[in-house]
Amino acid sequence: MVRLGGILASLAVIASELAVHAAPSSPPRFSPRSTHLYPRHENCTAPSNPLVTAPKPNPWKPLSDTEIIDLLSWLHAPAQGLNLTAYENASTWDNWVTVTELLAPNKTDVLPYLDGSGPAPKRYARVVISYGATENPYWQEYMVGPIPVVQSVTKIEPLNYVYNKGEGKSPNYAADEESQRIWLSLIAANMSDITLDILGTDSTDSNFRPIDPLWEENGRIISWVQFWSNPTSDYDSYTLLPQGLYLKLDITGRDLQGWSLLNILYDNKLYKSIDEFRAAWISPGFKKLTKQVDGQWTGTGQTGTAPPLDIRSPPIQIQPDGQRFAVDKDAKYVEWMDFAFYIGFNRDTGVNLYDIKYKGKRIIYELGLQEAIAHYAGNDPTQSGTAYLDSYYGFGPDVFELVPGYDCPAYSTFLDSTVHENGNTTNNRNSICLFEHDAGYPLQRHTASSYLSITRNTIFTLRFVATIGNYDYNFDYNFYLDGSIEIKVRASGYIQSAFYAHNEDYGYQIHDATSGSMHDHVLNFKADLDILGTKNTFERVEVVPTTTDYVWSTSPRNTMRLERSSVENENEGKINWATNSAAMYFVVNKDQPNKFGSSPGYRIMPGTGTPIHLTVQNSSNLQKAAEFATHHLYVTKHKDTEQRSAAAANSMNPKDPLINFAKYFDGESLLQEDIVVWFNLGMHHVPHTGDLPNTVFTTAQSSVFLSPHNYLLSDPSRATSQQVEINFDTDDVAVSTFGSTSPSCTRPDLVSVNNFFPKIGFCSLFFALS
Ligand SMILES: [Cu+2]
Repeated sequence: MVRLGGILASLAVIASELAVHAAPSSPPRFSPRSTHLYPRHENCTAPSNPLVTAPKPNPWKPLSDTEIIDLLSWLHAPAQGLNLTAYENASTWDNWVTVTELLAPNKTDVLPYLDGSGPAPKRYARVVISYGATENPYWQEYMVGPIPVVQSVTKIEPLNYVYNKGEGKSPNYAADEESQRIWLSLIAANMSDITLDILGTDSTDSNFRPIDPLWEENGRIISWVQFWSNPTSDYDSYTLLPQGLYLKLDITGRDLQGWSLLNILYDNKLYKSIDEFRAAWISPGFKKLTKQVDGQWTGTGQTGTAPPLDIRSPPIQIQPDGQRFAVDKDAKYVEWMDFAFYIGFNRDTGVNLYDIKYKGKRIIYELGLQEAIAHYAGNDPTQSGTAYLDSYYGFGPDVFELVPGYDCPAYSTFLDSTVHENGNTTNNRNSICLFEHDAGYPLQRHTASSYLSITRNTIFTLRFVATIGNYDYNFDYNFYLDGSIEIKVRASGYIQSAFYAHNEDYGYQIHDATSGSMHDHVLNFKADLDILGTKNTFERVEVVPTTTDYVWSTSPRNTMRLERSSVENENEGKINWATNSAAMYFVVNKDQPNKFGSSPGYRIMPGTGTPIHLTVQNSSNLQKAAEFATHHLYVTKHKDTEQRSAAAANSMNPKDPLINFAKYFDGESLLQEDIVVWFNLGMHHVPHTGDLPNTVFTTAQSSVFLSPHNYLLSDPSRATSQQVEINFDTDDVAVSTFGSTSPSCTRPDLVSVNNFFPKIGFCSLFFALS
């Protein structure tokens, strides 16, 4: 009774404190541009944002607009002899510059700079040139530098050293896509009488989606295309409208006279020509399949009756004391609590984090996305032939602006991102958000007979969202007060569906003629951990059942024990998460044992969901282009020549890709070496009716944790003052909040919202809903 009364009394004390800071019952009217929304009192002003200057200029800082302009001018100069045409003036038979961006510096050049008095690494640009003035169009990658351009000093040379194919050169089968589209429309026009009957559309009202990657058959370049209906509304629903007609095309070479229609597939029957298909169509007994028709079912706007009380504003988080982290926006450097890191950004994969330090010591040199696969399957050639490698399309240009209050808390700090490609500068404002948020559950708690101890669980998140065609990938890097880092991916947006006919083994029918098409999402990440130096070991600790005699036991006992081992070399470096989670994996430093003899390290483990590897083995589509997807995680020895697990151009030549990850595993020792971990996130996605109209993030997510393990001598989160201890053993209840202060303001600072959408009236909507 004393105990319960004590707790209630304690809560009353806390409640009375909070009451002082409660929001006013009727908020004052405010101007949308007011800097003091919902003030608690006249002088409610949150502390200003803390300032920080990066300890050293960011060696991964993207090239500036000026550097890009000077670089393009230099590349186009006759002296370079590249025979370039400005992209806006170029035909498919010209050469032009596609990508210009920073070439990530070599680790061996960066470490002496970051850790000592070494010079800043020279900046080089990665330049990709599309060579169209040839019968065999190709892309060639170059390194150009040093940057900024200095005449007679800056040089250009092929960028080969990071590609284990031996050269940064790849065929470009996309060079004549526009000609192929026009040619395809002519084919479709020749069968409009048929398609109007069986699909309800003709060549002008359909779109044609090809397989990806293209196939090579007996030296010929083969594509299958499927008819898809165009949406009848403004909603982006084209991937929900497949029709059951497929064309097999030979698109070898650049002369359309050499292209040919090879087959037509309808209702699982193969025809050799339009004439043969037409003959079947007009013959008695021809079976016409159900057409998929667009409608309200594909729109994402509010429909149906809202649930009870749903119209009321839901809870929102606030940042009552202002920002508790510091950002050097120019250097793209961030400090939160005991963490610090630099941000890099590139065309292929978007955001990368570098030089992540915890308590002043580097734990990760590089952390970032490498590639994202969406591998489909189905009874038809489109689904069977689709295995997207999304870095080909590029995450960087598709990291779009985030909406405060919906994508990220309204009080978030936002950063811009920029990509230079094909003569365009894509500057996506406010496309990366940084914010703290409450986890919604405590980080720690304990109730004892005389006291209660609880710690707030505050997470710091870096978030960006890349919309690659129909899919929206949400990437979170979550930092925790216990020293953990969580890497999380969620998927939403429109599924790529399949036509329903004959597809029962590959998905559920989810609409009149649409099947949810089974597919695997596998997203590969690089985590170059450096624990107390670069020399580390990958350790495995298994929990195993055993039967053991003890000196004190009268008979053998059935129990369990630990089995410790190390991944000795790269031949053992392909690893799966253990069944029943019976193995734990760590990157440790064996040269610096703690006082108990254990090696300090970071554990890598699955978090949300169950990260997967690719189901398909020896994929007919991907061949050697995605060797990073055969297992859950990998360990290799770091090399400057092995920077990524995949290249953007891999999908153009999957049997001989620029980067074949499998070649990284050549038996080198991994014992106390500079090791790199590569891990996969993702999910088996078998869409059901709940994926209409959009997949929701709820279950389409997975994460991995990197977590300190024997790294410190106790839990570092004890250092936070954001905890409470309530002692109720005596009549005098004592509440300690360890010096943490009361909030300065208790309502959200929404001032920045108006600046995000100044032209489209969005802010009025936002304020109405807030
Ligand atoms: Cu999916």
